[in-house]
Amino acid sequence: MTLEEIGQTYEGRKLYVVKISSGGTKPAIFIDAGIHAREWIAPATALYIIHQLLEVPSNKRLFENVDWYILPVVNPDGYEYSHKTERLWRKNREPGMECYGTDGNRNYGFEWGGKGSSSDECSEIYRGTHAFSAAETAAIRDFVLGIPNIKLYLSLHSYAQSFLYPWGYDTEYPENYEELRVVAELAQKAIHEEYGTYYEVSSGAELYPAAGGSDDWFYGGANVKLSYTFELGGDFFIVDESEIEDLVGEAWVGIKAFQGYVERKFGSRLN
Ligand code: 0X9
Ligand code: ZN
Repeated sequence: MTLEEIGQTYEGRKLYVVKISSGGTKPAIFIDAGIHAREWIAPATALYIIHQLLEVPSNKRLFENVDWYILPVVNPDGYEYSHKTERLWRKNREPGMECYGTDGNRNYGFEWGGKGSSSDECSEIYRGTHAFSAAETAAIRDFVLGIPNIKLYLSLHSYAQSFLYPWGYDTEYPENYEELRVVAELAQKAIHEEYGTYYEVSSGAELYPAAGGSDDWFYGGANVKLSYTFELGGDFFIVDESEIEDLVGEAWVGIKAFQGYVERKFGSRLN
């Protein structure tokens, strides 16, 4: 396990990626969480994934052939603000002329500025002044473009209980959309079998069109052909303590299914 500092937030907090690898360069899985401040179950899930990989010996095999990059909190400025001041804060904390915050998930540079994003800085879905204007998304872009071996991207959110694949900007489908569906259905099925909960599989835009999302940019801008927004469960952004274990547990079951697919498809080959 190594920690890599990939940049800083608007308020100067460091952004850390946890890399878990058995050495060499293998097909990689990149997971991030917490781009939306109030979705606290997402960073919790990222920590649970790290815990499972590092502390449960039987899970060692999960990083024999695959490298993992995990960024547990994309938006720590907003996360902190949602703890101290406003529980339901969503955006980052970069001030504008009138209001605070850019929605990182409208700030990525693929079809930036399109449907479901706003030019009003007071909006919850404010897209920023230009693509990658936010320090946090720019740091991720620069880091990701330096790792050519990412095969799967998962962005953890809550609470739609679904796997969303590209495109998110509009109701069109990318070239490998059948593969995108089939792989998400593996995770869906694994969770359903073990927990009985049903995660929907659809394109992002079928939930609602929203341009400038990370999933679309990883697919279209970084050429990661397996790219998903993983909307975790829960009835709301605020999750009762008693539900946390099941929510992170079912996410982990889904993530193991994704890992299995990456391993079967690529072995330890990079393409
Ligand atoms: O709207 C979002 O950013 C995501 N839902 S959330 O409730 N967590 O805010 C969904 C994003 C799906 N992907 C794209 N539309 N690109
Ligand atoms: Zn979200």
